[in-house]
Amino acid sequence: MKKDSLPTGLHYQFPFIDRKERARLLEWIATLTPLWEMRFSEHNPPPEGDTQRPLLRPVYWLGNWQFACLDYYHPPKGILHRCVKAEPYPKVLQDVVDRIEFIAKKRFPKNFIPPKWKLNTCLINFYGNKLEDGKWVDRARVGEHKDFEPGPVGSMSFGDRAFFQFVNGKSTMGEDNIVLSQWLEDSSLQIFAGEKWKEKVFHRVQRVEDKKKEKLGPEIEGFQTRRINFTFRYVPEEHIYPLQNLPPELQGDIRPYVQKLGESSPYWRGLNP
Ligand SMILES: O=C(O)CCC(=O)C(=O)O
Repeated sequence: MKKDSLPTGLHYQFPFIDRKERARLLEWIATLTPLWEMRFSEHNPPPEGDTQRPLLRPVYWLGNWQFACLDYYHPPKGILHRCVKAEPYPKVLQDVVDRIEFIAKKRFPKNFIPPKWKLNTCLINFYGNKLEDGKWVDRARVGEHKDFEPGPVGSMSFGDRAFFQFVNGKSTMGEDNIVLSQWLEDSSLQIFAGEKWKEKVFHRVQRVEDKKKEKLGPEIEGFQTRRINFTFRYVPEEHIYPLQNLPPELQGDIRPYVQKLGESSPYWRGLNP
C-alpha cells in the first residue's frame, strides 16, 4: 500500500478496496437507478440570469437525498428543507463507512471532528459520456465547489482515474490558483478535513481518463459511465427531513423523482402514495 505524505487534513490510500470487495460493491451499484436531476423546479425557479438545466451527471444518494432543486445543504443559513431522509446503506457499504470513520478519527486532530460526526450521507456521482444531439460528449468533470457538510469528507473511487485539484478561488484562469493536485485511482480512498481543505479552498475534478474500457454501473439511458465516485458526508440528524415533513409544494416538486426511484427501490416505493 502506498503511504502518503500529505499535509495535515488530507489522507490518501491506494488501494483501499481489494478486488473481492470491489466486485461486491460494483455488483450492488449495478442495481441502482441513478437520477438525472434538474437544477431547479416550480417552487425553486432559476434566479435572474440563470436557466433551468439538468445536472452534468446522473447521481444517487443514500442516507439523505439532497435534491438539486431543494438547493443542497448549506449551513448555517441553508438548512431548512434541503435534505430528505433516504435509504440506509446496505451492509457492503456500511462496512466501508465504518473503516473510513475509524481512519478519520485516528488520522486527524480531534478538533477536525465535530461532535456526533458520522458519515450518514453518501453522494454517488456517475462520470462519463452523455449522448447529446446524436454525439457522445465527455461530461466527466466537476467545477470548483466546497462540500458544506461539517467535518471530514471521505471519497472512494472506482473506474478510470480522475485528476482532482484543490484550488484557491473560483477562477479557472491560469495555474496560479492550484493548491494541490492528486490522481484519484480506482479503488482508492481520499479524505479531506479541517478548515483549510473544507472551508478555505475549493475542489474540482478536472478530467477523468478514458483508458480502462470497463463496463461500470447500471445501464443509464444516453450515458456511458467510466468512473463512479462516492463522497461520504455528515449532516446533523435534525437537518434531515422525512419526506412527509416537507412543505406540500416542495413534496410536489420532487414527486416525479420519488416516483422514478420507487420503480427500483422498495424504500422510495413505500413513500409513494
Ligand atoms: O469525484 C470526485 O472525486 C469528487 C466529487 C465531488 O467533488 C463531490 O461530490 O462534491
